[in-house]
Amino acid sequence: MNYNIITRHPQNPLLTAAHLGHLPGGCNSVFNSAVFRYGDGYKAILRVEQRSGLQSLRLADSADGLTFTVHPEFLLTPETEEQKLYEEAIYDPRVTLLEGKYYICYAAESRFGCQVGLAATTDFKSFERFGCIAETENRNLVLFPEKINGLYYRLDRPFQNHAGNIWLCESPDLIHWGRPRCVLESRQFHWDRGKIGAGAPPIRTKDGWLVVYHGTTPIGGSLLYRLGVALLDLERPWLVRARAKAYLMSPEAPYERIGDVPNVCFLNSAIPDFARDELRLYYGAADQVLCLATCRLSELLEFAKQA
Ligand code: BMA
Repeated sequence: MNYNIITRHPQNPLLTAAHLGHLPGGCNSVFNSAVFRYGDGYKAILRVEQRSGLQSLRLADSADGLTFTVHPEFLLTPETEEQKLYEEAIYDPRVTLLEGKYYICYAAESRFGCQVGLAATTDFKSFERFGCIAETENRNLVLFPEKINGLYYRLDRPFQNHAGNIWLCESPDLIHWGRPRCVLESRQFHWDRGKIGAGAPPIRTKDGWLVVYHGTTPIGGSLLYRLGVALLDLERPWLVRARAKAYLMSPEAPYERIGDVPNVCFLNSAIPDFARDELRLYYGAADQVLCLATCRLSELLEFAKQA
């Protein structure tokens, strides 16, 4: 069994504070960002922590998914009274292309705790905002890219009693959600024995919905953030078809080991290229910089099945 199926991109880190320092608010760090295909190229919604400590989202364009042109404007800043109340700090975006619209899910923090906000767009100029679609405490919400048997599905991570597992919910309209079912539990004694959370939106493959998630290992008084992989049933996504026992990726490179929060690999997007048998994994490293790793999709599917 080959445990080393991930290749870190030689241009890592792709984005650092130095690239964004000239923008309004300055930049302390740029990490945990959603990168996705748009036309012939890529777009990204970046998580930027400003010099003030405030979180912001910024849009970026890229032809190759490696070098980015960042727009100076803030994205989805709170405007209405309700947004100001519930979406004071927004971060960790995930983007799903669903029925021709780009849906952006993001952690929304307020004095009440952390919820998840939802917005949709086609042009990244005007946005339809749905407000928060999960109660506190919830994070790491990703939408499936298509309806399954007439319903929308999401994975999320409610957090209670110091535990956090990955749950599945369904909805007729993306606003009203119910029928919560726990699909992936943290595993005692394993690398993902702490809280876990979905990373990228699930990807349809021949073997099931591919879910790359982060799992934590409480160690030495802090948390080590690693990446793992599982497959959910295509028709009944509450059934786990496979889940790798070993982690897929663990902080190893200096930029993953050293930063504002050391020893963190935190994934927000995975972009498949089935023709080239390649998956791009975009992840934040050490809560400081944005990075890319790649692997062969076929190898990843086999890896997922290694019990
Ligand atoms: C989690 C989230 C992530 C962050 C991680 C490591 O709880 O807040 O945004 O990358 O912690 O600090």
